[in-house]
Amino acid sequence: MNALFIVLIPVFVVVLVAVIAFLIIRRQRVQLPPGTDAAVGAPPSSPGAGGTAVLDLTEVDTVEPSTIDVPLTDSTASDLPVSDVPVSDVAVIEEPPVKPSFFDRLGKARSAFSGYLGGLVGLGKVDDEAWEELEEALIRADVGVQTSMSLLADVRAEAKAVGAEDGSQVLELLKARMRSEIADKDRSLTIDIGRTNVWLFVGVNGVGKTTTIGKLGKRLGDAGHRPLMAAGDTFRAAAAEQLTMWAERSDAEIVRGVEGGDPSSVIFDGIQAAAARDCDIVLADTAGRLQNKTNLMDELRKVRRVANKEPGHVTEVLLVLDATTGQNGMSQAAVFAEAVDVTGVVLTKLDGSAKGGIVFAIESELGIPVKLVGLGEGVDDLVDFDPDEFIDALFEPT
Ligand SMILES: Nc1nc2c(ncn2[C@@H]2O[C@H](COP(=O)(O)OP(=O)(O)OP(=O)(O)O)[C@@H](O)[C@H]2O)c(=O)[nH]1
Ligand SMILES: [Mg+2]
Repeated sequence: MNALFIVLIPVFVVVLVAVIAFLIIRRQRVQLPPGTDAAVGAPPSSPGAGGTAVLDLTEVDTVEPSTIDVPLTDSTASDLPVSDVPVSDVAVIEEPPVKPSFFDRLGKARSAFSGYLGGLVGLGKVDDEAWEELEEALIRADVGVQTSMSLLADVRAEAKAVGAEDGSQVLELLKARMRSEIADKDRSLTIDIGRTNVWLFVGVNGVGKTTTIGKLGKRLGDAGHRPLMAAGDTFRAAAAEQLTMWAERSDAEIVRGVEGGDPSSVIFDGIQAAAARDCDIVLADTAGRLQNKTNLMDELRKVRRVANKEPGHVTEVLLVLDATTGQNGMSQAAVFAEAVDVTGVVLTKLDGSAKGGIVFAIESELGIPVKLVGLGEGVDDLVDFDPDEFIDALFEPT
């Protein structure tokens, strides 16, 4: 019995080892990915031989670059077969510039104006006190004392005549009266065909003269004119640099002088160059100056005289006024108008002003038309002054 055990135990151990070894080998074979068992260690079979699909790594390398060409972000283009994507559709399409509107840009003036006048809307009867408050509101909006009083005298008479008593009716009459105050003015900008036109830009420091010239350079160029900018602000070198930047941006010609040079001669050189280069309009920049500096105002008179010498022909003298300075602009306008015979006003920074009323004061008290309005710092932010749009925006509550 013992001898039988002695024989069987080694046999049992051998069988057990064999079974374990078999199981381990089997387990390893099951874990291998399908199809690789035959290929492990063997060279790849040639395509078609035996019909086994073999992933050729060299093929992956050649496929990858063509997939990179597909723009992942452009879902419309990637949905189309490559040959169907027209080249012009893939190119960047330039958005046309959006013309800024009074409605959008007069946010500050609108909220101030409707703040002043808002109380009137709910009034059942506009009494003496309410009329006084209305006058104060107009003066605060920079309409000017004289103009406010004369506007309200008319509105009051009209209200009496038509029996308008409540606040909303009076507000409508005021709106109509203010509209008629600035209607029918000649706001055109003159360009005499076949002449070397000169537009002179004057005003106190920092009002936006150079920026306005820059914006106009683009507008005139787009309209088919050939503007030339003359850097008549020789006071600081930076002024000519600033104008040069605008000229480059709008592809306009520019003539500059030396720092501290005579502005009249720089502008005269500009006019000569314009005539020689077939440019029809010279946009002449001048240094900002305070209206009470007599010598600087005399210099400006000389600039205007020289600019009008043949072939130069001054067709516009544009006084640039900053709308945020309010009534101070009125005294500037009076002195500049007397010195250089201003033909129109460019009212800048109306986008940042809470007081749009200055327009009425300028036109009514000085008789100078507002021709252009600055509604921002961008190249397209200069628009023709449209009185109807302006009034509608001003009276539209925010
Ligand atoms: N928000 C706003 N800013 C403006 C407008 N027009 C001009 N500016 C800004 O006003 C600043 C002064 O503009 P300039 O064109 O240099 O003024 P300027 O009258 O030539 O100044 P000087 O040459 O120093 O007398 C600049 O920062 C302009 O970007 C406008 O319509 N709206
Ligand atoms: Mg300037």
